[in-house]
Amino acid sequence: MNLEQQLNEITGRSYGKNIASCTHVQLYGSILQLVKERIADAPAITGDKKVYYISMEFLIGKLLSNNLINLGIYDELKDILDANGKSLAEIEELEPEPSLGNGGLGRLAACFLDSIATLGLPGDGIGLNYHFGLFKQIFKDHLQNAERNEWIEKLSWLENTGKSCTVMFGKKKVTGVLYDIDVIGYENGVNKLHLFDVEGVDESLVKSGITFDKTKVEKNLTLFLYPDDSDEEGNLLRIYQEYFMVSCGAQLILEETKAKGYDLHELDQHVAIQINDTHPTMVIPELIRLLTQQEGFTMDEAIAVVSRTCAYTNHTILAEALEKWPLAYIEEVVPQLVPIIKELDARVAKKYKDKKVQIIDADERVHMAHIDIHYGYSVNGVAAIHTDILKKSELHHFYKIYPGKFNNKTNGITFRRWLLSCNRELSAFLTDTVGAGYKKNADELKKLLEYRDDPAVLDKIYAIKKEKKAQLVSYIKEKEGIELNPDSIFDIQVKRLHEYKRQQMNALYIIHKYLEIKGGRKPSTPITFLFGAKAAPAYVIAQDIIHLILVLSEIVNNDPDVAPYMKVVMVENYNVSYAEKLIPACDISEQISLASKEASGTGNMKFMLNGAVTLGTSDGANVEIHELVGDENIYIFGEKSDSVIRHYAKADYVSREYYEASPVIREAVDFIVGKQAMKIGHKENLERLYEELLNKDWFMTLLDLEDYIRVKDQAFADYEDQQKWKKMMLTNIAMAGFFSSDRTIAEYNRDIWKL
Ligand code: 26W
Repeated sequence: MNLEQQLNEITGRSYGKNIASCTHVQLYGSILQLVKERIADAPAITGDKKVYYISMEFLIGKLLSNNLINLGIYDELKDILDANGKSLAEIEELEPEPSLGNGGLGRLAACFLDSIATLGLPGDGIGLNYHFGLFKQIFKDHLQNAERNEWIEKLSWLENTGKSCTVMFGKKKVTGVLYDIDVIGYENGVNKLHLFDVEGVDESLVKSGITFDKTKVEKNLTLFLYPDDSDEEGNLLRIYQEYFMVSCGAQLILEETKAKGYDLHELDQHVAIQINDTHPTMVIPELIRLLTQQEGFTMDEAIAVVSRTCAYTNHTILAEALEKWPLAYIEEVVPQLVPIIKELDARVAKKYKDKKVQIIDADERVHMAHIDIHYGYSVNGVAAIHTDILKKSELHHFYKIYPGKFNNKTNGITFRRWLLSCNRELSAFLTDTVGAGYKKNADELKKLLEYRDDPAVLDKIYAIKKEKKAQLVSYIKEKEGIELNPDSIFDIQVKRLHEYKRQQMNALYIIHKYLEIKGGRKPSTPITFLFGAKAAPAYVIAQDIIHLILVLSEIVNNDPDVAPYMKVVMVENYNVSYAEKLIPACDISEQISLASKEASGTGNMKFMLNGAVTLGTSDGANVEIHELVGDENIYIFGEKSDSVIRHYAKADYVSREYYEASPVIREAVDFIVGKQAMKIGHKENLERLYEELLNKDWFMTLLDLEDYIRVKDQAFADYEDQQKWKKMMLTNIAMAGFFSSDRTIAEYNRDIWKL
């Protein structure tokens, strides 16, 4: 059956109609069914050894468009629909977006699954099926409100496998049920994302917003994903979630391995488990528990084989994000793990006297990362500078013990989603220009460099950017009700809201620019400043920063002297789907974290691939972008990581000194609590942020502000030279090949998994 016949057959079967007479909603359901049937026909990826990528987050985004592309039927289907007067783009909009992640870490896991399948490697994801995911963000009165994000519909990618397992929380027994989502590689076979749910989960527990009774674990366990800075009472529930996931996951892994006829004593020959940050760390003691208590292993045997099977990826050096659970909490949730954790701790204590490498510290807290490092065979950072910092400072004591375990795997992004799907125009043009090879071998994008002086190619890249900006303008008009100028410079900062990412520094620049324009210094080309960010509900200052940006947006956009020259927009509920619209339309990519704090960043790579120029600090993967494109094709500013680390060591950064020394800084900071802002915003939020910047500023906003203003102004000035700018765009696209997650996964496989 050809594609059209198959789709007609499905619409007939489901709705008694042909394609032309179906509604878009009916077509969405039918195409979903069609994709499922096609995937069912594709071969499962198999092999002697398999990797399990275990993660509390998989920020997969919508799947329809990507699955069509990976199946190789996108264009054909689009033509069929066009011929029947239907719009695939509109049908794609109907799919709800699952929000099973906070940000980079979860999105990375999703990109990795795509690349693992695309490379034909056997590898499944293991995670949780949160019914409401991360919260949905609503702006009201210039403040963020949180609501549940419903994404599970009757028609969905989730398949109930009918498989279940038992998880004991002490004496309390819960049943885990397994849902699968197929992961189809690009022109390759199929792997699975396994999402566990708790049987008997009760959505009606959620009363208003995202509040619910946190004590009823059997009913609430898989309702929500925890935002990174969760509140105190959420901690226990988070441990319940983590243990539930790893226990279900460990049982699944052991069962699959046994079913293939392998001897569990050789687990490491057939399985690699990649632990995505410390959140799934309990998989180590849980596997040891299962092997010793149910499979007849001695403790020595179990520890040895598990240590050869598990590998750990670190995604942050922020101390507050490194999990240290009070032993008492673990005792309350999973008493059966405590003896194992104590045994692991005792073995370390016997061997190493250094306090810094112990598992249980003097305050009876369990350092999850320390379990991973002692009892895993690989420890990796996610960008060159990040891995260096781990080795040199954060994890130096471990590096001295296990130099061979440490390795770097610079992050990557899947080009299927972040180019082929979100920027079909650019992708088609690249195919015409350098051939289709780059889709599987991203390095071939370098061929584009040969066209550096070709005016036709340069003009076309610029024209495509213009087209993507126009598309975004109409989307934002519809969604946010704000009119933007497609001829303005699009300066974009989208990422989780966190002080270290310094959205507040961007806001201070905006104040500075506003005052400049008020004073008569108008930019030659108007500028549009776009933000997108969710702030963890318990993270007060992050909420205040959102408040400031929303207040600024109101002031600037409604000021007739200024609005023709600049606009400020904070888009509501920034998510993967919004990113797919924003990133292709960006001119200047804001990557302005305090040096040493952003482990890698992956948004930076997505922007670069779509022809944006980075304005950033020497942090995370920005450093590698800089090396690849050279000084002329990036804007780097601010203090370097070494000197930032020195400031922390000496505790010698005093933000007020910067404020007092610079009239420019003073004017911008004072604006936060000035008459204009106070009239629109809330005194409490604005004053708190002002005080924070002056008296604490832990992430050193004022340290880099003047340099930021200088370099950002330079970038805007350079934009005036269109020829120069087009070449920068081209160079960024051409050099982005290194950041394909296919390259990253090939390295994981070569150095760690060895599948
Ligand atoms: C303690 C719970 C918790 C949960 C999530 C703490 C912190 C998180 C973050 C959301 C983790 C995260 O997203 N880290 C990011 O990982 C990306 C992928 O490696 C990196 O590119 C980012 O630099 C890093 O911030």
